[in-house]
Formats: sequence, C-alpha cells, structure tokens
Amino acid sequence: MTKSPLQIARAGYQPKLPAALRGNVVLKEGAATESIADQADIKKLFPNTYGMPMITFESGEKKENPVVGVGVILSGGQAPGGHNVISGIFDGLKALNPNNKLYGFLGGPSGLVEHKYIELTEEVVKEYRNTGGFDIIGSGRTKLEEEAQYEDGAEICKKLGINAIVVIGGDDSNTNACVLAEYYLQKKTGIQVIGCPKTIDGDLKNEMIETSFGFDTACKVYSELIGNIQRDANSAKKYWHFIRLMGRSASHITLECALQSQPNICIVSEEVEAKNMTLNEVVDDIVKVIVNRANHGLDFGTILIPEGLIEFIPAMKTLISELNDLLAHNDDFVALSTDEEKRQYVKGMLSPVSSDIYRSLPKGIAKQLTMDRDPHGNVQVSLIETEKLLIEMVAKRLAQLKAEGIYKGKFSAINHFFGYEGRCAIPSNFDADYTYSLGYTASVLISEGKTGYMSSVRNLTAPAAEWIAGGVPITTMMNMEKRHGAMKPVIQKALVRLDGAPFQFFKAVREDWADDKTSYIYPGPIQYYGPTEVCDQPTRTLMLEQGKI
Ligand code: FBP
Repeated sequence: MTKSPLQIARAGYQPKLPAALRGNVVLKEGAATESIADQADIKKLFPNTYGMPMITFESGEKKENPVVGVGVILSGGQAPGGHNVISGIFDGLKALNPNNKLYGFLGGPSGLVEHKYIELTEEVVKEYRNTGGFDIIGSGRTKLEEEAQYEDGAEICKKLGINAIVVIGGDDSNTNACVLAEYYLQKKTGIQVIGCPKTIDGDLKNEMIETSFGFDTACKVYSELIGNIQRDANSAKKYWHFIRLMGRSASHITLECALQSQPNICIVSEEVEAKNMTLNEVVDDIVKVIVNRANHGLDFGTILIPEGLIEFIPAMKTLISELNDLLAHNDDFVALSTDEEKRQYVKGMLSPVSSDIYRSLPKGIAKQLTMDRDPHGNVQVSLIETEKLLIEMVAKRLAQLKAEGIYKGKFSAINHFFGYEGRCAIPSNFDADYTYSLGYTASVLISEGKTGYMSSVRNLTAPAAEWIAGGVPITTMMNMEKRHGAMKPVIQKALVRLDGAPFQFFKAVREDWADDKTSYIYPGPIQYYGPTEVCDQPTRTLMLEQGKI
C-alpha cells in the first residue's frame, strides 16, 4: 500500500505511557464506591459488580502473569485513536506474557454475537499504529441487550480461549459492557469485561474519566477548518458562515471549537435549554449580532451550532419525543408511499402544540425529523440540517427588519457541517498517547482479573509520564433513566455544565467576539512534530477544567 510521508513517519511514533506502566505494575485498591445516583436500584441490578473499589497502578515487583486471551470490540462512531487503544492492549498483553493472544471482533458488537473475528498479531497491528479510523476490525452500533446475545458471545469466547472482552465505546456501549460483565459474573463464565471511554462528543466523562478519546483530535480538526473559514470571511467580508458541528447531544465539541477559534456566535444547547428558549428566540439572538455588525459595515461572520441543538429546545424536544413514540415500530407509517402522505399522517397524530410546530417547520426539516432512528432509539441528529433551518429563519427576520428600516446590511449565508471530517483523522499526539495508555491499562486490569471496570488514565494536563493509570467501576457512573418507556440503568451523559470553567470562560468573553472588532483565532492544522506547546497541548476544555488557564 502506498503511504504518505506523514503516514510513514507516524508508523514509527512511540506513544508515551504513564511512568507507572513502563515496568512491572502493582495494583492499589481505594475505597468502595457508590453509583452517582439511584444507588439502591443500581445495586439491585448489579449485585456482583456494584461497590467495587477504585484502582490505581503503581510501579512494582516483577511477577508471573498467567496466559490470557482477549477479544476487543470497537463500538459506535469512529473516534481518532481507536487503533492505538488496540495497539496498547496488544503491547500490554505481550509485555505481561508473550503467549497472550488478542482477537478482534468484526463490525462492532455484532461480531461477538455472530462469531466474526480475526486474530490480531503484530503483523496486523503494526499497519495501524498511530493511524485514525476503526478499519482494523470495523465498528457497529448493534445493542447487546438479550441473554441469547450474551450466550452467543460466551460460546465464541470459550471456543477461542478468550478470558476477557474489551469494549471500546461511548456511554451506551459501556452501559452494555457493564451489563455484560454482570451477566458473565453471575453465570460464572469466567469472562471479564473492560470498557474504554471513546467518543468525539466528549460526553463520557467524570472525575475519574477526564475526557473521552477522540475529542481532542476531532476538535482540533474542526477548529482548523473554522479558523480557515474565518480568515476567508475576514478577507472577502461578504458571507455569514453557519457551521454545524457534530456532537449528538452535548455541546462540548462546539464549545471547545469556540474556545479555540473565537467565532462571532456560538450556541450552546445546554444554555438554550436552561433558559427555556424557543427557536424564535435563538434566531433573535443571532439576528441582533448580525444587525449590530452590519451597522458597523461588517456583513460577515461565523456562527457555531451544536448538532444536538434541536433536541434542547423544549418545544422541539416534546415534538421529537412524540415522534419517537409515534414512529416506533409503526407499520402504517412505513407503508405510506409519498412524503406528503407521511406528512399528513404525522400532523394528524401529534398533539395540537406539536402539530403546530411540525407544520411551521420547513418541509425538508420536518421530513428529517421523521427519518429512521438509530438502534438505541435516538433521532439521528447528524442528518438534521439545523444550520439551513437557522439560515432560512434568520433571512426571513432580517428581511422584515429591512422592510422596517432597522437593518441596512446585506445578508449572504453559507452552510457547513463538520463531523465526518474529524472522526478518523490521524490522532493528535495527545490522543495517540492517551489511547495507547488506555489500551495498555485495560490489559493490566485484565491480567489482574478485574471485570466491570473502565480503563482510566488521569492527570491529563500534566506530561504523560505523570498520568495516573487505573480502573473505575462502571457502576459508579450509572443512574436510572427512561428508555423506550421503561426505567433502565445507564451511564449518565456528561452535558456542558453551565457553572463549569469552560462555559464560564466563554460567557465572560462572548460579547467581545460578537461585536465589531475581529477576535478570530486561526489555530492551523494539528502538528505532530515540533515544540511541545505546538504539538502536545490538550483541549482548552481540559485545561480550563483543571485550572491550567
Ligand atoms: P459515538 O457516541 O458512538 O461515539 O458517536 C458519535 C457521533 O459521531 C455523533 O457525534 C453523531 O451524531 C453520530 O456519531 C453520527 O452517527 P453515524 O456514525 O451513525 O452517522
């Protein structure tokens, strides 16, 4: 295969590990743990994995490690660094005992159930070290929720001599991992399950999981693109750029990109929800800034819009939830052949308030809201073109203001959506090191016989040598939530905290970014070689959260 010079150079990059993992390791157990909420319910549902202690690894004496077989699964959306988690598991396993074996289940969790796998040898792994993508074994979104699936999984593990499964995934996939760990313990299968925190969305985090991997690289890629657009906008001075950014639910990506690039406007869904704003109010806020800049002769700017916005506008949330209930397993709807028939059907079935909102939306957006749900029952927000909806509404409002003589500018808008551009980028040094360390930590947790833990690497704003590796019981992150009409134990999603340092920092400066001077920052592309301050900086979010800026 022909490779670029950077691909060749990155193949030789040796990711950094926390000092404690570089030699022999000893396990230190902390105090017993509790779940963040609904303790009695979670304890009842996870009698074998609830309350386990926090774990940290320290340098220790050499010891004999039994041979283990491990199977790894990539689950959900791609995130830069997935291949390095696998390299880290592989190297960790081989360092513990050269006879250890690693298998990869193909195409996500379904590979475990359908017995599709490959053995991951040095030959295979070396092609993927420090690369982006999940193509080494592929990923998928199949939900593991039935006993028959767990049993099929146990069968292939037995056949291959696999004692442990590592699930590399987001909150839903790690919830599955926890359920699987509990089931395998209960059934005394001897199969351990370890999770790794993956998602570009950055919403799988807590005290022990400081960030999910992939967030760093994806945000740096998007921020580079935003910076380039801002330089173009500031040169041409004739377009407003409406830029929607991935992040299914939380606005972490949008906020981080704003902190890196300083756009004129950045919408944070969590704030919109907290202020109980309507779509019209969101539009009014945008219009105010556009009119003010136009009054200073500036008919250009940038607006960052989180992908999940639509679900955080209370009235839209109700509409989407009614649509979710209405369209779940609805054969009548599926049988309708034209868009118009579907539209009429939906309008007639919604509550009067939701029906009014549905009717007021541009037809294209209304249709997008009724498209297929993902296997977890979520509306696929990445397919809803909120940026186009906002452009349309803003243009209408500006036309009214123009007619009233209030707005004298010229509004020309361009829409963008950045998501897939960043999910498989070559991992930044931070993500390359972090993911390798997460994988290496997972292998040590396995060799220590642990199950129901998520691999945890902390102290991430310090140099990698000072990172703290260990494990956190997945049950600590759980609470009870309503899913498909029933209460289920799930990992609590970490949304942007409005009292948190990143949002507070943004709040204090956003008016300056919006007004008539230009505050844009042009971050430029990710650098892999060069001075530390250029190549190894973690996200602004992490730095602010840890009081480093
Ligand atoms: P994960 O939570 O599985 O990591 O996926 C994140 C994400 O990239 C979201 O930001 C986005 O809404 C979604 O996946 C897109 O899904 P798909 O890959 O199915 O298009």
